[in-house]
Amino acid sequence: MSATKHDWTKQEIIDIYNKPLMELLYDAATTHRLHHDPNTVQVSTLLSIKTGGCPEDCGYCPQAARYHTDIEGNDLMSVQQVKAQALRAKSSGSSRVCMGAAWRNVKDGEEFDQVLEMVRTINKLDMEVCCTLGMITENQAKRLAEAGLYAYNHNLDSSEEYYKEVISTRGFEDRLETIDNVRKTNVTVCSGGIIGMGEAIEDRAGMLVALSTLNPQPESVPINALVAVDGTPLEDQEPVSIWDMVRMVATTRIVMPETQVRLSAGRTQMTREGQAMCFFAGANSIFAGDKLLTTPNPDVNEDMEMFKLLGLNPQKPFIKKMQPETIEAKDSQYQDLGEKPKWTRPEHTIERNETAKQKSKLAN
Ligand code: SAM
Ligand code: DTB
Ligand code: SF4
Repeated sequence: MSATKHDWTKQEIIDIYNKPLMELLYDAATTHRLHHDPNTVQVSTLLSIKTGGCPEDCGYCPQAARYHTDIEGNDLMSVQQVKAQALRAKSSGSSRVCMGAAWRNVKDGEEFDQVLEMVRTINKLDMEVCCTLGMITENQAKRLAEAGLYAYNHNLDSSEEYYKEVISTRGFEDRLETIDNVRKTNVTVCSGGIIGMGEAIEDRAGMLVALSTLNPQPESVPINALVAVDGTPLEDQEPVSIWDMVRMVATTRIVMPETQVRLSAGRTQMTREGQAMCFFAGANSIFAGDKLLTTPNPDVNEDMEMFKLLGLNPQKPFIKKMQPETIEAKDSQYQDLGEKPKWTRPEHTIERNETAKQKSKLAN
């Protein structure tokens, strides 16, 4: 097996993305078969453990408090509630639970302690545990690792250039720093992005440069199609075409051969034929459950019917990497440092974010 290439240039990636489709599909499917079983797809269940009320201004996100969207917010769930949902996910064929919180960054204290307990609880159910909690420090990453976290999701979301057109409350470098903090532990990195936000192909390629030149590359890369939610700055974006999704998945597969490429948000807008093409192009993971974090997702039974139709099998947990050990809170070698990290706040003006915020003020 050839060594993974870590010096992809933007032009090389654009050239792959723009290949005649049949060639692109053939190349991606060939790469996929060299590194993965093409009939196995990972099933991960998303769980929004803390919903809405987020202080950030991410232009795509229905959970940003400053926009007027129709979501129901919730405080942090209890460990028991999370355990019950994880058991349900396990019985419906999921091997991983991904817990999402509408936070800018993790703050040391009771709520983080509760999340650590959720991680311990799910790892003891022999499922892979993933969290996406915003920016984290090295000490926080180490505490998550000690609790038994398998993966941390922190998306770059777009190219560094286009990121500035979407978010003004934090910088791209904060995302890279968080990923770097995760890399100081045994926790695997899950990082990807969104297409359909009005970005150019150059931005999609730019994001793939940023991800593929990480060494090691992320163990999983979610590719989300924007779910345009009413009230967000990106509410009027046209749905991304399936051809763009297939090209993005195929290009991701070619430049990151070993990663699990996850077909993420936006599957409700895709036909089974479209999704089959994405699996052929190298996608080998999905988010399952009738809800993503706040928006709809295909029903689990529908997904299992699709798997049957396509001859796909759900991936078993811990086949890529050993199950981490869980250290109990009382035996922890790390402490709550009460850190107050200075994550950046560029605060430049993004017109469409401002407009959505003004509209929200009028609506409230
Ligand atoms: N607050 C944390 C953060 O931003 O890192 C974790 C949760 S956040 C909702 C996780 C990811 O969801 C974002 O990075 C983005 O890629 C994705 N996401 C959010 N809203 C989306 C939308 N409307 N369509 C597609 N993906 C979306
Ligand atoms: C990821 O890349 N996509 C997921 C997960 N990581 C956390 C989230 C998708 C959210 C879609 C919008 C919503 O449901 O709120
Ligand atoms: Fe908050 Fe994350 Fe949504 Fe941004 S993407 S508004 S940080 S929940």
